[in-house]
Amino acid sequence: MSARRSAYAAALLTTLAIAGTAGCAAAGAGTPAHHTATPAPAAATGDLTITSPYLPKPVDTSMAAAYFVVRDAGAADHLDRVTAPGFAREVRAHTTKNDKMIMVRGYDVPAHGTLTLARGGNHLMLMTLSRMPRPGQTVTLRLYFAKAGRVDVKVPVKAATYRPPDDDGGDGGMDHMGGGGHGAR
Ligand SMILES: [Cu+2]
Repeated sequence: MSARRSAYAAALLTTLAIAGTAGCAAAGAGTPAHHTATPAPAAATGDLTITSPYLPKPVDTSMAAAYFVVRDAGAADHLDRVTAPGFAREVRAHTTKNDKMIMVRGYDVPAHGTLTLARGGNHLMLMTLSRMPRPGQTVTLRLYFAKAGRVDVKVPVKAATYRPPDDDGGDGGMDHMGGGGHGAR
C-alpha cells in the first residue's frame, strides 16, 4: 500500500518536473534549446499549421518584425497578405537577399513542406504601431492564404534578443533591428 503510494508520488513528481521544464523552455529565459519534436501549433487552417510565432520587442512604435513557421500537410499554397488589426497600419512581407531587405508579394508555402519566417530571411514588417508592444503581451496577426483561407495567430511579444527553441541559428548577422540595413539606401 505505501509502496504503491510512493510509486504514485514518484510518477507525479516526474510529471511535474517535465511540466516545469516545458514551462521554462516556453518562457525562453535564456534556457538552452530543447530540441523537441514539432512544437504545438499556435493556429491551424486547412492543411496548414502555424508554429513558433514571435514578435521581438521593437525599438519604438515605427516598426516591428514578426516571425513564425507554416507547415503544409497538403498541396502548395501561398500566403497572400497579412494584417494586424488595431495594431499596425500596414504589414509588409520582406525577404533578405545579399544582406538587403526587399519587399515581396507574399510567400509560397510548398506542398508537404515548410515556410519559415526567421531572422536573416523572410520576415513580416509591421509598420506604424498603435502602441508599444511589451514582452508578455500578444499581438494578433491575420493571415490570408490563397487556398487555406484566413486564420488569426496570437503572436507573443518577446525580448528583443529572443530566438525560438527550434531556431536553427542561422548566422545571426542580419538581425532586422540590429543590422540597421533596413530602409537604408
Ligand atoms: Cu524588413
